[in-house]
Amino acid sequence: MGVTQNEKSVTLNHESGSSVEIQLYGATVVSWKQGGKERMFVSSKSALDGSKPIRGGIPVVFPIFGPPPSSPPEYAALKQHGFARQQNWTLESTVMDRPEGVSVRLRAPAPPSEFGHNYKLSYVVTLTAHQLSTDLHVVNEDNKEFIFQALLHNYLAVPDVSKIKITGLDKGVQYRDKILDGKIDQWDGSTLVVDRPIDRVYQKVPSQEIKVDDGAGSGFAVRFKGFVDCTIWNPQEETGSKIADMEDKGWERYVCIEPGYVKDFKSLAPGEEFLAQQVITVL
Ligand code: TA6
Repeated sequence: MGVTQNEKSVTLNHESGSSVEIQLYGATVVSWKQGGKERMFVSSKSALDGSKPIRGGIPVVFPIFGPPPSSPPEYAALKQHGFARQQNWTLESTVMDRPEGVSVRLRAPAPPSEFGHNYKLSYVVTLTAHQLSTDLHVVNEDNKEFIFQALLHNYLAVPDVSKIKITGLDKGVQYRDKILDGKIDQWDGSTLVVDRPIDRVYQKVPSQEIKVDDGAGSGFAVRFKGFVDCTIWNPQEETGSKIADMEDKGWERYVCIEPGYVKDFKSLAPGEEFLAQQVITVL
C-alpha cells in the first residue's frame, strides 16, 4: 500500500496488488495495473517529456473539448482539448491510504494569465482492488461567470478492438458523428462494435454506465456522475496511421470511452463549483 512520488509522477499502490501511476504533466494517468495486467494503453511513440500531450492513459481535457470555438476570443485562442493536459500539476495531499482505497488529490497550476479566468482545478484519483475513480473538481474563483468543457479521455486497453462489444448507450440518445462532419443521429440502442473509425459524442446519456466486453473474458464498466456526455473514439488504421505519436497498429489495442461535459459549456457563477466523476471497473 502507499503513495510514492518522484519529480515526474505519483504512484499509488493498493494491497490487492493494483497500482496506478499519474504523471504530474497533465495529471495524466499513464498506467493502471490490475489483476496482473496493464489496463491503460499508452502509445510507445508518445512523448513523455512534457513536450506534447501524452498519447494514452487518461489525459484531462479542460477547459475546451476538441478544436477551439470561434468565440469568445480567449477560448478561440486555445489549442485542441485545452491546456490542462499540458500543465504541470502538483500533488496536494494523500486523501486516504487504507485497504478500502488509496487516493490522492492533485492540483492544476493557475491558468495562463492571457486566458483571463480565475478558477481552482483539482483532480482526485482513487484506486481500489478492481476500480479506478477519477474526480474533477472546478471552483470559479472569479467575480464573473466561468464557462468550460471537461472530459476524461481514457484509453482503455483491450487485446483486439475488432472483438469488443460496447453496451449501455440508451436507445434514442442523440449523437454527433465527427467522422460524418458532425451529423446528428439517434442511437438505436444496439451493441456498438468497432468495425470502422468511430468518433462520436453521445449526448446526455441517461444510463451513465457504458460497458465494454473485450471479447476475451474481461472488459470494463465506465460509470459517470456530473459528466453527462460520453465520447467514443477509435480511429482504426484509416486515421490512426496518420497520428504522428501513435504506435503502429496501436488503434487495435484500445478504445476510448470518455465521460465529459462537452456538448454544451458548463457555466459556473462566481464561487460556484462543479464536481464530476468517472469510475472504471474491471469486469
Ligand atoms: O475524444 C475524441 C477526440 O476528440 C478525437 O476527435 C481525436 O482527435 C482524439 O480526441 C485525440 O485528440 P488529440 O488532440 O489527443 O490528438
